[in-house]
Amino acid sequence: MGQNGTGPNAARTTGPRCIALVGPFQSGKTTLLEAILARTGAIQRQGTVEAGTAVGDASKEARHHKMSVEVSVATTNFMGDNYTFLDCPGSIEFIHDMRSVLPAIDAAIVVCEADEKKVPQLQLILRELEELNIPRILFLNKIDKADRRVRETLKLLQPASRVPLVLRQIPIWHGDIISGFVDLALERAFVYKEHAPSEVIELKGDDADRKKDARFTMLETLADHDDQLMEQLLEDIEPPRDKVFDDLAKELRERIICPVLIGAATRTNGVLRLLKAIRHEVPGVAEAAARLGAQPGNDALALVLKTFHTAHGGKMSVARMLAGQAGDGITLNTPNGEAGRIAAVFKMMGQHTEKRGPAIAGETVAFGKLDHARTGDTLSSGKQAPISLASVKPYPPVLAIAVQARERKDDVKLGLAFTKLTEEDPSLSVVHNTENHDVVIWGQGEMHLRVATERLADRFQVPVSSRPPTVGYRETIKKPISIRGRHKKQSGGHGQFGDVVLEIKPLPRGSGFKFEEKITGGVVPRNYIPSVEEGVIDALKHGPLGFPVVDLAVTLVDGSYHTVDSSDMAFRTAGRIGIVDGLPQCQPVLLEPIHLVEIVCPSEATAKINAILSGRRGQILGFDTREGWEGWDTVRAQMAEAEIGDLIIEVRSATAGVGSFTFKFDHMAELTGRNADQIVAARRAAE
Ligand SMILES: Nc1nc2c(ncn2[C@@H]2O[C@H](COP(=O)(O)OP(=O)(O)O)[C@@H](O)[C@H]2O)c(=O)[nH]1
Ligand SMILES: [Mg+2]
Repeated sequence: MGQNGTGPNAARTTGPRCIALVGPFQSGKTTLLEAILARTGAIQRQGTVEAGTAVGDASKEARHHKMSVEVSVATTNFMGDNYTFLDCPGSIEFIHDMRSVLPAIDAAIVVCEADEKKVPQLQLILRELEELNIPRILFLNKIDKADRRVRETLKLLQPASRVPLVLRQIPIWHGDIISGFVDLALERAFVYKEHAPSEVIELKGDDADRKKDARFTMLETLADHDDQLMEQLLEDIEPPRDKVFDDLAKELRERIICPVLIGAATRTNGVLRLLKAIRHEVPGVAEAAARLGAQPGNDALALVLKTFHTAHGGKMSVARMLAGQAGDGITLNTPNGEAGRIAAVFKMMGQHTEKRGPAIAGETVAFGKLDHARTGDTLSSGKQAPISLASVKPYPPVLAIAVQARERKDDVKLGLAFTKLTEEDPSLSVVHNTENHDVVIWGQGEMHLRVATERLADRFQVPVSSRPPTVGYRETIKKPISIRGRHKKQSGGHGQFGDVVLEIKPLPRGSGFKFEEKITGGVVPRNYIPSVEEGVIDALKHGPLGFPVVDLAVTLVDGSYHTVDSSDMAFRTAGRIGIVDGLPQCQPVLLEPIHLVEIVCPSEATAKINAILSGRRGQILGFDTREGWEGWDTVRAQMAEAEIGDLIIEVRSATAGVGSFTFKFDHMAELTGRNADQIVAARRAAE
């Protein structure tokens, strides 16, 4: 037994830590959390993702899809210190949940595997950490399946990181499998035991030589930022072990290296060493607070990492305490006012919450019933509202669905559910289209929206049906005409009479609608002219093809009236009749919205993306390297809104899940031929 005896690092930080487990989809983050919880005694038995027994994937949605769809939080204790681990989803569709927790953490464990296809995903995640200056350790997982040298794997992964990946452990091979590892800082060899601490062994022969070389490589990288160490290496002086540990810790904290540890989460291999590295080398809450620019005083200061609603406990705000202490009954303020009083403090273990005492600086807990607190809020118990320490803006959405409550009676409930849904996940947004009354949910991808509708049904008890949202088609005219609109009714006493002559003519694209009048001699009395315009506008809402009519001018040039029977109403009707009768003779034509789309993707996928865009009537405007992103391109194109609808699904599948795009309305373009006929026919059928 015994993996103790890490260098007696005098500078070791004590106190509660908050660590995020991040990394590409399926790399083993949830499994690693499970291993950590088992290893630290927080759970009796290590569950699995497959069996749906993992703490991190305990929610109904996660079990259903066998993947993490939100951050799950678990607090444990290791060698007397409190640690909260945040198991983050790896998929780009759920990345906002990860991004929301990053500002407050002490360090991230980046879990990855030796898989070339996942390098862009790794790069995407590392980029987030790099931007926020978060210390990070790479955990090369699934070492039990390794079929190549770790050094080769590192070469593969290195382009994803802006700082050097520094191998701290090398595997010991036993034939084709890895049976243990050498810790290069500790200078000790271990043989893996399944679900038990590794055993120390003596290093011999070949392995001892490999260790020497690998250690030298590690020290060389460390020496790049340590002149004294460089001198020692040049003079062939063996640096003291403590110095090596100190350098590793210092360069991790300063984010100038990313140390790499190896292991296999499913077997709990390498997990204890990882925990010890965290214990000795990861900075504490004081550094996180300083990084955020917080000036801790005596007041409680916390950052909200996540918000969720429980069936019984109501709203819960997961928060990291950056300073002070917060217990039941304490009032916390957000930067814009009162958040509310803490009803209770909870310790979290996945889906399970347990009431506990006040939270102290460094701890990550859930606060009950902070009604006004939102994810990302800075909370303070001070008299003055705190300054906001972090703000994480969701990525622009890429996919939308129109939804409707399955049952009419749920309409009001649906509105409330939307509020909770978007509060829990701000990367979802709900838009009410006032023109066609669609209620549209915008999100980050297909799975993201699927999970959103599942949550509406399961968590908020409003089953919904969904369909693609309505495309913003318009129509216009190509030919000018002049037409009479006449409304005459003689029924009993008072009749109705309105008579107008309208000139209808096309305007250039983007002009909208213009109404003019050239009435002379009072043939249409002044006071009726606004009613004519109203009637015209009313008729333009629904043109002969079924869509709102734009880019035309209507001029009232002539008409007649009746002293008794004419009225506002009669002239409005006459105006409408003129348009309804006139437009079909003006060569109506369909207009579709064209957007400027900017797609970002790893360069290997650029050719595929171009093909996808061309296949969707896209007009490629050009492509370029993506600024600040080695190995990525940006492709710009003009595309019809109808083709952008589900574009993201193809883009993601062509880019191993990492490609994305933004779009912005550019102009309306005429659409003719079969495509147009189909759209008009579909519209008629729907009416
Ligand atoms: N062979 C092997 N498989 C692993 C290891 N860790 C995780 N897995 C498997 O990889 C898959 C994805 O694991 P999961 O923890 O859900 O990954 P996450 O998406 O990063 O949370 C599951 O089938 C795990 O059983 C490991 O160390 N070795
Ligand atoms: Mg997971």
